[in-house]
Amino acid sequence: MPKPNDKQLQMILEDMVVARTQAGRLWNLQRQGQVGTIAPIDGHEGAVVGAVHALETESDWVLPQYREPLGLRKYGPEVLDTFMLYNLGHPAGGHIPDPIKVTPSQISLGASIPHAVGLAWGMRLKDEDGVVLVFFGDGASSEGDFYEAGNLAGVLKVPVIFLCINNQWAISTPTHMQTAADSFASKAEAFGIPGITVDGNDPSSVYEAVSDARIRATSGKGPTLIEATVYRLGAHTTADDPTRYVPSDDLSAAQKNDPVHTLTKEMKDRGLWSDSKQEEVETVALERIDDAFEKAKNTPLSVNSLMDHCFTSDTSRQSRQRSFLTNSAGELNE
Ligand SMILES: Cc1ncc(C[n+]2csc(CCOP(=O)(O)OP(=O)(O)O)c2C)c(N)n1
Ligand SMILES: [Mg+2]
Repeated sequence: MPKPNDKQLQMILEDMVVARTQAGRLWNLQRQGQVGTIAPIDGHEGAVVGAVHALETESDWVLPQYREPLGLRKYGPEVLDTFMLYNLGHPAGGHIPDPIKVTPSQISLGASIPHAVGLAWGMRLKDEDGVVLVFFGDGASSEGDFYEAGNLAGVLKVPVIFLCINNQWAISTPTHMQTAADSFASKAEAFGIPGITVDGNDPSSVYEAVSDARIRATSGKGPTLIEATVYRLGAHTTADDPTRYVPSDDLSAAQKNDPVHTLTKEMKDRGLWSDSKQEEVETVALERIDDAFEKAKNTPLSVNSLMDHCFTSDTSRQSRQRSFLTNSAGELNE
């Protein structure tokens, strides 16, 4: 399997540090009542960033669940900007502009998995290069959408990579209450596709697994299911109190495997990272998130954005709604 080289590892660590830093800022902004609900990425950085760095941004699609957006920096600043707009209630904020191949966050568990399979099938029918990588959680894997999409993908051999991030929890439901299977990867057997489990705290392992799955997919051999095991280090969302159900011993043990700290230490030991580099990356990350937040805050809510991006042209009902809302826009904004 192809491994990331040192330069790539530095970029991976940089993106992981950016994601962790920005997640902390968003948490504080939510506590100040300035932004909406946030699902922190803490603990998932290695899995998300490692996976994305194995993709080609020009040809490969990423379909996130909701915890990934801060880890998708490789796909460009538009991902963060639109995420901020979306968080502040702009409907069109979910629409990431072309040619960025990232879809909006998906709150409805599992719903993006059939989309991923359809997209990959369409790409193959149109003879387009590239693959589709869909992120979902251990909890989302219990949805019928996962089984239906996985089955169809296996039959059609479409270029899709199913990346299940098993963070041991679905809000307060632990994995032993989620499935009686030995692993989430083992579910691949029923789809007739390979299923592998990798250490999601190690971005190199995830990078290698995704690279391998990508080679398989682009050479017409079909999908792969990858289970990346991590531990959710933060709350489920800003609306959750994990101290009520996460055993403190489990959390302390998981903190010892914190993916950001582990890679930082390893890279420092190898002379590939330093405290000053860390400080510089954190400073830029904070400037960037504050800038995205200010921009989103100062973007007026647009009535049109409610209906743009639904269809190529409005249905007659949408046209009526659009003109009604446009006429009462002043009142709505107040
Ligand atoms: C179809 C559906 N059912 C239930 C929910 C409520 N819900 C939101 S997040 C969540 C847990 C998801 O867990 P997992 O897929 O493991 O992702 P994680 O939050 O752990 O990253 C649940 C049950 C939902 N959003 N959609
Ligand atoms: Mg989970």
